[in-house]
Amino acid sequence: MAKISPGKMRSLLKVYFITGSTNCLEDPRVVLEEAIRGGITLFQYREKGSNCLEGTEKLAMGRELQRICKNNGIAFIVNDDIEMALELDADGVHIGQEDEDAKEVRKKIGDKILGVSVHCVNEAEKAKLAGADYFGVGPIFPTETKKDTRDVQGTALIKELKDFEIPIVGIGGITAENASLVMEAGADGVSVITAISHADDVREAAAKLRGKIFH
Ligand code: TZP
Ligand code: MG
Repeated sequence: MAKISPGKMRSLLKVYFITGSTNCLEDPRVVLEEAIRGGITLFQYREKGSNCLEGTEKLAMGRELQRICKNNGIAFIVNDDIEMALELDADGVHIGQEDEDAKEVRKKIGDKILGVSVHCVNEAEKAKLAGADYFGVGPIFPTETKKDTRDVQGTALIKELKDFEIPIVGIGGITAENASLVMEAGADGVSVITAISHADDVREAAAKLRGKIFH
């Protein structure tokens, strides 16, 4: 597979759903199916937190979520775990600043999609040099989902990072109510966990968010 173009990347980032078993109120496979019905454009498997799946259980869940994505034409990204991404032949990986060095990850994954979380211009420069396909920027708003986040940044950094001409997705506390602020700042899309995974009606929540991005 050839390296993704920035244009294609921007279109995939629009409604980027991230989840793992600890984020879901019901079976993650059901949640993912419903989120896809609601119109998500990209999926990331992020298995984190106390009581998260590990080892073969995590791999098996990853495989099943990947199959659901494949059946529906949705690209499948793995958070942090490069070995699992390679074993599953995922479409890409997402790493943070505390994970393996982005340059090393790029070498390991070849042309697969590489997303990197960045929190300042300096980190963005390094990620671009390493060959990042997109920047994850956040937390934009307060979030309960990730405890070890940096300070809430608002949308200012999104505006600053536009000059890098790398696709940008916002993350952290994003909902259908505030998503337009993220897009107006210049992001190509929004990535959410709770706004979809904790919704009473997952399909409706994904569709509502999508409606704020595509209008
Ligand atoms: N990175 C920065 S904030 C965050 C991550 C993974 C959590 C986002 O979750 P939510 O529930 O959409 O605020
Ligand atoms: Mg990470």
